[in-house]
Amino acid sequence: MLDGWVRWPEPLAQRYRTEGYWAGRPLDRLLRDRARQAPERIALVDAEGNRWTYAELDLRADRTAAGLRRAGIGSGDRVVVQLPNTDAFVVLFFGLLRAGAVPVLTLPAHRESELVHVAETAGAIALAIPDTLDGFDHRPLARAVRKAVPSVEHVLVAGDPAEFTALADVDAEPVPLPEPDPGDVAVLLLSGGTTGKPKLIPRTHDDYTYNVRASAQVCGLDESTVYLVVLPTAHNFALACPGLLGTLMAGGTVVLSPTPSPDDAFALIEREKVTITAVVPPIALLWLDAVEWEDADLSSLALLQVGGSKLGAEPAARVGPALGCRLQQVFGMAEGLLNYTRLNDPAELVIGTQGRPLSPADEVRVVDEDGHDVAPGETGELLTRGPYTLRGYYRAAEHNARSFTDDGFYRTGDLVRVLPTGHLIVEGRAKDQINRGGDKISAEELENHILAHPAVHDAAVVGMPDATMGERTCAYLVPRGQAPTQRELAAFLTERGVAAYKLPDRVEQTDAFPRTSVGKIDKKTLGRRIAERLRAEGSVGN
Ligand code: OOB
Repeated sequence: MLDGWVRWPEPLAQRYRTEGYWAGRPLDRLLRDRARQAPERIALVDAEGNRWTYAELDLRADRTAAGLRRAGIGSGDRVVVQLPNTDAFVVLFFGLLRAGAVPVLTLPAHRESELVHVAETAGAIALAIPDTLDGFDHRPLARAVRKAVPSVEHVLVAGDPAEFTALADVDAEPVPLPEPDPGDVAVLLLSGGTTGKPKLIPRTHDDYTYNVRASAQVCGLDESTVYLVVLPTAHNFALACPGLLGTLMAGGTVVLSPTPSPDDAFALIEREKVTITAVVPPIALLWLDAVEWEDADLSSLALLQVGGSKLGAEPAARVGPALGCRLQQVFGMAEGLLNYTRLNDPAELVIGTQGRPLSPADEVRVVDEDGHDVAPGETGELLTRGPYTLRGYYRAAEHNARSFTDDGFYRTGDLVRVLPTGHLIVEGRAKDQINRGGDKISAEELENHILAHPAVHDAAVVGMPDATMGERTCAYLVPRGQAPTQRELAAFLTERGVAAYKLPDRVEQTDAFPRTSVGKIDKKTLGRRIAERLRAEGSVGN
């Protein structure tokens, strides 16, 4: 059991239980139930074509849980999981849940800066990594994390463990284990972040199970579903919206793609007769182009979910004709609230909106800068609370005071307007974050890293428009002497252990920043300035 997180107030929790949103069951049950009902069905397929039935997956999870317990990893222990889209992720995820431990999910792209912070904040006792991935050796990274975060006792490695423990050896005869309280935290997800450091999002067994169940229902998943995991499994979208967990809950088959490239993904769609997958807009654009030259048979694909950043209406309209499937827009967040266009929505809503809230119990408000509700249809900041939206980040009291209203609404930082149908259109952002094709970059976090550079006096990070990614990252610098170039700055940040997707795409120099009337850096002006410059250079395609 975990402390340091904010529970729902009891009357509300009571309501979610009596109204059936919270079923009072541990998250791992979704696998156990299916393994009992249909043990011989195929649950999981990897890129190489290895297959695991529900019974096999269930047994591996039990053996891993027993192995974890034997290693001293158990109830309430946090384990940072950084694994690619492989069976090792799925087995360890369920093994941890069954051992009573809490997976803390990080992206394979994260590096020392992110992992140290996450492990420290979580008070993690273990870290799970691949040996190498895409030419990067994760074992030296694990050594650095262990050195910086002494609570990390164990390093579990998928593949060659060097001096650490091989995940394959985390294995023992299954033992009966106590069931977690469904009201407790099942998993900690990483937030996109708007402050200096990423935050951890507690998701309970009850709330996440509901998230998965309701999402599977909205997407019409059943035993015939074949879901392709294209985005990292650690991402809420691919994991639970309805993702790999929703597919297992429905008794379908999960197929793991190592990358989102059309080469890998299209071949798997054809080979496994994939029916549904989820991507971010830049991947959707890439796929729309790739169908022109790839001759794979995609006819099994019935639904393409697109979310993570805004999909333009033009590519949205091309999805159906080009890929021969339905489109579903998903506007979601690891913090909770999910909006989906529905399978029976008319085309204009599917193409022109980001969907409507998943749950009848989702409460949504749209407010102005003073926190007052705007008139219906006007644009304002989206606030939300509900049966699967967090009430506070883990161990972040100070940040929580700003991120939530007194009555528990989460301030999403997204600017939206609501149509009479209840569908939302995302109009922009009130948070200091760059959404680089679905990858979220906290401006403040990146600025803090840049400010450590000896030749930087001051720094301001803003988004700049980009035809493929939606936005890319521009760092405005007030130099001290000779400013670093984009490449020099990227090398410096990489050396500091910053993930590659956060590296600024462009560096601009200035003598001084424009300021708002209260003396803050005027990022709106900087954003306009770089957008104008790109237009003048003719380098923005839209
Ligand atoms: C998903 O989750 P996160 O936690 O990486 O990012 C959440 C933020 C939202 O607050 C919003 O700013 C942006 O990403 N966003 C979108 C969007 N979907 C997410 N902005 C515009 N249009 C969309 N369709 O990104 C996420 C989690 C679950 C499902 C889907 C996406």
